[in-house]
Amino acid sequence: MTERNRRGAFIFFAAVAGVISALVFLAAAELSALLLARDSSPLLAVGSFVIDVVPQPLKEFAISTFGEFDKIALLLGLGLAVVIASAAAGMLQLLRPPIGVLMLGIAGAACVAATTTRAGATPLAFLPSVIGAVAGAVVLVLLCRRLVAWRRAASVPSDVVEPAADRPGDPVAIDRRRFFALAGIAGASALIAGITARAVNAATSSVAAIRKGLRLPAARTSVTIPEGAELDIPGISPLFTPNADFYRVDTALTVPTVDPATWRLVIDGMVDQRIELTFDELVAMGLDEYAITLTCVSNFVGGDLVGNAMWLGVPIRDVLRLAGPHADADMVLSRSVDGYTASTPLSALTDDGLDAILAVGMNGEPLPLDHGFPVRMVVPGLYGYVSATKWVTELTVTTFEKDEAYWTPRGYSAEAPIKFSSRIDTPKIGKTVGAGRIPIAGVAWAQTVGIEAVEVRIDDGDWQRANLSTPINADTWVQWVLEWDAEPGNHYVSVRAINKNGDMQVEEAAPIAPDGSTGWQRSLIAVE
Ligand SMILES: Nc1nc2c(c(=O)[nH]1)N[C@H]1C(S)=C(S)[C@@H](COP(=O)(O)O)O[C@H]1N2
Ligand SMILES: [Mo]
Repeated sequence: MTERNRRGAFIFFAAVAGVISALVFLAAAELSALLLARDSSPLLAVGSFVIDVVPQPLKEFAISTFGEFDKIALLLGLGLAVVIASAAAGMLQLLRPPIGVLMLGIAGAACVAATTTRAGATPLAFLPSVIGAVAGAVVLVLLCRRLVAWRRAASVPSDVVEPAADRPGDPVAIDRRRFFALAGIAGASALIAGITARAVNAATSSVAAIRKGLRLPAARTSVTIPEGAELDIPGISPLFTPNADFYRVDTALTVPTVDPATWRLVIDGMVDQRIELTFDELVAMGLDEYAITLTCVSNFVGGDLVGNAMWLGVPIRDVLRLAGPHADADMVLSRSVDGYTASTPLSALTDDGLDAILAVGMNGEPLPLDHGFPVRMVVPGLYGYVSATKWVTELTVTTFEKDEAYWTPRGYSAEAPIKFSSRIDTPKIGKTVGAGRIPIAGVAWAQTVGIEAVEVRIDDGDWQRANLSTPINADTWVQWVLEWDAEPGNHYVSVRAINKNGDMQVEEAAPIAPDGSTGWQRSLIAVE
């Protein structure tokens, strides 16, 4: 081996040592988080911090590129950054000690900052990061020490070295072995301990078991599903979106686990008296069924960030009435256990004609953990980000002037009514269909107002009225269908809706920010 090659090899092994130290850092932190401070995993805390600080366009790019996998993409990106930075730390520790150790210290400090500033951080939240940083630094120092010993032995020409009496064999081979033994043991045990700790942490969330055992009282009133409410067409969205298929959008890197036994709802701010409700007290107010279609502001025209569910809940107006909101208030800032906030106009929550609810059930079961267990808000007619706070724990009666919500400084409007829209479900875009009579079908929604008509156009033909399913109410979507004699070739199929006020769906295309997309969906369909 030439001197240059040898130098390069040692620097490479130093990079490996750095990455192994980072693994030890993370594993020690995960393990101590499991034992000492459950929710203080530094990797997840840093990930959540990144979610909160990344610029809006990047967040939109992530959602549009990775969809529901945006969080996995974030974790992979974060992992890559950790590998690069820790490899650099290892090389610097070898070439310019103690810079590598200093870098681990800085990483530890950043993790302490991220874990201790999370909403609901426990007093011991700093500890896993500190333990992790110390463990990582110790391993890095030891590995580099062995690497230096190996390099020193290797740089002495072998013909002048006499095998020492107390160290039989080739000294270079011995020092090399000592380095690889420590690297291998540290790396393997970090991987095993880290992955096990994270898995145990997730699997032993007792809240999942509590949810399974939870029996909600029966609804006092149920929603009548009219005859003809659901069309029987292959490929159309079902009238009610199964929970497993229901879109999920939130800023939570890991799903918050909230025990209903310790859950509290606080109503405070501009009220006559501060109120605190337990889960049992809330449920005892009486549960009723509500069919409401939820829509995300990030839903682009033709997108799937919209779903319909049968909710079980309590009107928010009844809960607010207990506290007595002041007349000069105009907003309710709802807060989640994870610190997320939404700003909802007070009037949307107190209006007798609007079914704004605190939901505890979804499609016949307790709310799924990732849809807000044990309690979330659902408000017909407002995008989710300004109304549908999951894992909700506080309602602060306030004003738009005084307070702002999570998304307001991040490029979204403080108030955001849903823009009514329509979507083609079948035939699927880009799918080739056989010529002949086929249904073009989909859904359309205009929460709080209702859909009057849906119109479909093939290529440059006339707009044709589609058949509608019988609406359940104005807050849920309707299904629509138009039979089409498809002829071979490529065809553009467009759809637009008219609401019960007689307004036409906005034709002009608008992006999702700051307050929701507009435009007519136009799909290219290939017919053979
Ligand atoms: N705690 C919390 N609640 C939240 C959010 C969030 O990020 N955190 N996102 C909101 C947004 S943007 C939408 S569209 C809906 C989505 O609800 P779902 O995930 O049950 O479909 O939840 C809302 N509630
Ligand atoms: Mo959303």
